[in-house]
Amino acid sequence: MTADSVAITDTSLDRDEIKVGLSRLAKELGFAKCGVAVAREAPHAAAFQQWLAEGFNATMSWLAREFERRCDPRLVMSKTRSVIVLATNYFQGSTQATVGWRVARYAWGRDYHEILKERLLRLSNYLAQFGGHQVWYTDTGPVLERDHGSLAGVGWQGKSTMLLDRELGTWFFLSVILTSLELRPDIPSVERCGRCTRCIDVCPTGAIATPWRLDARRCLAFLTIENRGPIPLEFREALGDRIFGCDDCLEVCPWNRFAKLSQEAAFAMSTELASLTLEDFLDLDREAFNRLFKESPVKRAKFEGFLRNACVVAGNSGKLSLLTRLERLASSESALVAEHAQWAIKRLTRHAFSRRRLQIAAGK
Ligand code: B12
Ligand code: SF4
Ligand code: SF4
Repeated sequence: MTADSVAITDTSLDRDEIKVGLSRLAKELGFAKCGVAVAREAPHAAAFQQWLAEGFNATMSWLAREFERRCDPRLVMSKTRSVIVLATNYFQGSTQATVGWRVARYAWGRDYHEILKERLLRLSNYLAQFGGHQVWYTDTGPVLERDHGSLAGVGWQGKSTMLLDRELGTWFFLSVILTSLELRPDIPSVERCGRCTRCIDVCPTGAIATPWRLDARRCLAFLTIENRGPIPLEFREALGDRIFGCDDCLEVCPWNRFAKLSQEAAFAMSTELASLTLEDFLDLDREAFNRLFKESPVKRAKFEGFLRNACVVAGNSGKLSLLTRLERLASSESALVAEHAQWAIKRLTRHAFSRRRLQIAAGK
């Protein structure tokens, strides 16, 4: 009997039976984990408030706007009694087959928002059979997903602030369903970072100010994805070849040695994208960008943001052959792109000049 058929044939199941059906359906739909927490204020609401007060949210003012709602799911939907948290594995293996640029793993393939919303609707319909009222989100709703994820036993929050699981490591998305049904809660996760500080030590910009506190103003994920302005000069070299997002504090996490490959082909990088070069990215026009990233999380950076990032990567590449393209972009009608292209030209030529000086000094 499938969970779908449980829902259709019997509307008088008790809360434990409903939960068994829910977990089974979640598994069928491809979710790697499904946990339940009692709806309550997020345990780290005060830490979140302090984080905002210190300006760690950078220009993401929307995080502060919905402060109360974000901390308490009962203010998002007054009938909320349980918070269901789901994990989706997106791990596609450890090597990225691209040359000269990197995109964070979560954005290799198709946009998870699009893929998961259909599945969340299926789960919500299942709960509706028992009189449940639901709202659901993946990333976009006013919910502190990781705090509730940890309460629901889906994982513990690591010092990098990522939610971690013993079997999935760091490579999973979160989704939440707020429901009016009182389902039996799971046991909250236990923190297992111990004395490890690898994520803090590896961060190229020192963005993890103290354990569990990330300063988005310094984080390359923020600077290359959410940021609509310039990338501060002090972080441009540290950006290296990351054209969208950053995975450094995830990559080093020792719990990833247990990570299993995702069964979801949609999260793999397309051969078309993998075959592209930095030259190709610098040549993109708005139309080509929209076509290439129509179904990808990369579209979040928008065309100017993506070109801005590509210019910084080009400046860090040491490739003088990119100068012609950068010179064209230096007179772009976008002031943002033009300034980053000018920076890249300066960096490339300075780099070439000092390399030549070293060669002359060495008598070559
Ligand atoms: C804003 C945002 C960002 C911002 C800010 C990130 C941040 N750490 O706050 C930026 C743009 C930098 C970002 C980056 C990334 N993000 Co993001 N992001 C979000 C979003 C929309 C909100 C996060 C938020 O509320 N931040 C505010 C801070 C204060 O909350 P918090 O990180 O949960 O922090 C809590 C802890 O600090 C805790 N706390 C404080 N003290 C202590 C002490 C202890 C002992 C403990 C246990 C906890 C604790 O209290 C805080 C409040 O709950 C969520 C989706 C959502 N709605 O939750 C996705 C989300 C967190 N992001 C996600 C991903 C995948 C990423 C990236 C990996 C993408 C990438 N590769 O480039 C990086 C990872 C960077 C990192 N180390 O976090 C996933 C994470 C999944 C997971 N397994 O954890 C989420 C959940 C989206 C999703 N639905 O899957 N992100
Ligand atoms: S995503 Fe990158 S820049 Fe941001 S905290 Fe992690 S390692 Fe640092
Ligand atoms: S790298 Fe270490 S400290 Fe950081 S999240 Fe992973 S286990 Fe925790």
